[in-house]
Amino acid sequence: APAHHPLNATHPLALAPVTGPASSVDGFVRQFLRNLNYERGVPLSASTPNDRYFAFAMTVRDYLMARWLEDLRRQRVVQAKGVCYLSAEYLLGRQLDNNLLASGLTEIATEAMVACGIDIEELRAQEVEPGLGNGGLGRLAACFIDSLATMGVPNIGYGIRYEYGIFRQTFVDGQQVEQPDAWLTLGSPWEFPHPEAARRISFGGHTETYDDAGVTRSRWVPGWDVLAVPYNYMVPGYLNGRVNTLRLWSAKATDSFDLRVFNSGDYEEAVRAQTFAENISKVLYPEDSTPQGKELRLQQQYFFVAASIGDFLEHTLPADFDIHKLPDRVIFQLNDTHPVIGVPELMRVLVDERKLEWDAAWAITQQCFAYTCHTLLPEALEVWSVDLLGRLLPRHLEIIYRINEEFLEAVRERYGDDEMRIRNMSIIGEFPERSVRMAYLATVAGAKVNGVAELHSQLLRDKVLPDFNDFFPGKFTNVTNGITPRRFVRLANPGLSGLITEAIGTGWLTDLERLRELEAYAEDPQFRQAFAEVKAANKRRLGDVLRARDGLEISDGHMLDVMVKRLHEYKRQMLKLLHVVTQYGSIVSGRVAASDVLPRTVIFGAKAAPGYAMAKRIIHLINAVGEVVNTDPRVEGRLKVLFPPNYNVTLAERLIPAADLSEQISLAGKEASGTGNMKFALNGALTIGTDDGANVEIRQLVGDDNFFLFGMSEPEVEALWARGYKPADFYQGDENLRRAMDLIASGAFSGGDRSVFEPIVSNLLYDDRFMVLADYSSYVAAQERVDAAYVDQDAWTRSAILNVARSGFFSSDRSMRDYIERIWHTPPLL
Ligand code: B1N
Repeated sequence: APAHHPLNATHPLALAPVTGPASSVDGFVRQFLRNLNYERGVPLSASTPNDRYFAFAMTVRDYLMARWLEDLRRQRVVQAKGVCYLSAEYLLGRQLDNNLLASGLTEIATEAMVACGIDIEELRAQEVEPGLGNGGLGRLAACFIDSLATMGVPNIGYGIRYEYGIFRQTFVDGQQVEQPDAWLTLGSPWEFPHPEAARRISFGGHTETYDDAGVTRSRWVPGWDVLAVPYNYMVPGYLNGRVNTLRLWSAKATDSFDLRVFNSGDYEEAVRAQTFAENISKVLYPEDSTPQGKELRLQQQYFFVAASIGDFLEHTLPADFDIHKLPDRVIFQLNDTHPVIGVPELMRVLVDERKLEWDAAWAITQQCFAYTCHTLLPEALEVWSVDLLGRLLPRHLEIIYRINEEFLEAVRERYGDDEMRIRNMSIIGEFPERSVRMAYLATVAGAKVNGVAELHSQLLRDKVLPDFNDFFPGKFTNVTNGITPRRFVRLANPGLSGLITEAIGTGWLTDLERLRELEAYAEDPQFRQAFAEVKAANKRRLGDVLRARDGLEISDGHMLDVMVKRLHEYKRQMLKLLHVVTQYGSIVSGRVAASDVLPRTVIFGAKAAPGYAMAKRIIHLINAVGEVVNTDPRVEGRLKVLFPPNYNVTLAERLIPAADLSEQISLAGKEASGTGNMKFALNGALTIGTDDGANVEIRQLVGDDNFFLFGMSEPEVEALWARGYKPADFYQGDENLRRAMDLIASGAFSGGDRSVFEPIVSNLLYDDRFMVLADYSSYVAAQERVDAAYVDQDAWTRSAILNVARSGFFSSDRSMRDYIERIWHTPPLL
């Protein structure tokens, strides 16, 4: 046993982890019943579906357990360099099927349930997905840890175990109403709490200097603290016997709060204090791209980052580890600026606690962090007011000031007293209030800084942080995002997966570029027919889900036109809606016969941040348009708008494989990457999209013939801004656009009330920050090309197959390889 585990087992069975249950149907049944009886404490005859789900999940766990223990042991022995992925969000989706797939147990487990007379679908339906993220950024983290486990790379994912994940969206009269996501009400069979490993995390107080054997040092005298309790989750690799760890922290009051009860006798006050502490991990901030600068959010950030760094240094590293060698053992990857407070935290630990010289500590820190930026929107670049940060983390603020001083000194040395440059590069901004620019801090501290698609990385380097690129040549790089093909192809689209495997054999699931071999099959009529049948079956499957879930119907023979992503003005759901209104308007005005319209069902899925009024109004308008269009007999059912509420990972897994057309229509230069775009292409949808984010790379790979490009390019957007953008000119200049806007303004979708959607109309006419009107005519023209192309079903299917065949690049395994080779230098542990 390692030094910090002084157990001296003498029983021969205790020397190695006890092996798991037998890999057979009987073995599974036995273990399942054991879990049901001995862990849940219920007999099969009296069990609820939830009991059976728990026992089933625990059985899958049992098979993975020996491998998990073995990986933990091996990582302790080998002490290889690993990745600590620091992310405030992990949008995991359901775990059951993923863990069955990874462990190769799907068939055995299915047969075992049949043998027990249990409906496995009923068990699947019990699982509440952990929605511990907002959208792409959180889902990316989940894909990355899946890929690392599958590649056998040592990794711990660190994050927050929010008690409430992303809200559950409901519609009341077409408007979004948020409900709390109490995902833990019935417990979770996938988590392993470790209260004994809780860490104390401090906040507030003040700093003081003291004399340490002749050296004047600073120290932090905190004002209050909370406990961070780790919950571990298995992250199994795909059929490789490896299991990594995801460690999420939950806040618990320390006994200093209890002590306060005792001393003051003020029971109510003490309970309030406890609630205050435990609030830290209570709820995920439901904001995608627009952080609000709330104190609790900074508390969350420091809470999980301090716990994670402390955990790694004290728990994962051996007790006698030489801290100077830290860069040989770990890279802390910062998933956006949310964990950047980890930079001054590591400095504090090294300087104040481990008593390293500042310069030595800084040299280590600069090698141990790397930073991924996920946005370009100026309002999304996180800043913390010095006032707030100084109150919550006074020592960290001092450290940030010193980092900044030394950095600006070096800038002066290089460029002289160029005050403009210095002000622009300072980690401390002065307007509108003195604040810490977290992206600058991350850039100064990080060994590497990367964007998430080629275009984004280029704009980040040349437009957002050009001074930093000049000062730190070679620091900036690109790693294009990716998605895990295990969840988003194999699990979500078993029909397509079967077809692919039949054609090109297995192996593509861990080497996605092999999908290239499908190109030849695009020319095979039989394969095209089989592919089209899979798509049709996926549509029926989606139909079943939408009927059961929301009472929605999708009509046979319709093209499925899907736009699913967070509701944000830059993503331009309004552009899609203007196209719908245009089509509707031309039918009801008689300009186009309904029978001449290509039958389409447009599906939206989108949550709006609860405080984002315009986004919520757009949701209301989508629902209002759907209500009118879907019930107007003149449409003859040829155009439908569906908006299932509460779009989440579970629904995405049904929607994406059924889609014909993927809407990726952000204003060029605004969508950092997008990852939904990749999921659609890999499931054989064709994209209508702008030259933005990873769309650029998708189009380059699949080819212009298999992609519907429209809209201004990023330089064209810049040029239009420079000329002066007047959206009303576009309104005046395009009859179709005028009609669509006027129809909305007329109250046609609000029972004649012109005021309801007036703010949307006037925003588009007089402001239109995201140039919806400027791109409208190009978008409608591209949709006409879509209509024309869809008529030739066989040619469409050929294009769809080519999309699949040429999108292997977008595997998150490839993203991980890029990070490993260019940033982390953490080879697989073989
Ligand atoms: O990250 C994804 C990208 O594919 C998307 O283009 C990008 O919009 C998304 C604050 C964010 N950027 N910033 C966020 C999320 C939560 C939050 O509180 C910002 N999400 C993205 C993956 O790279």
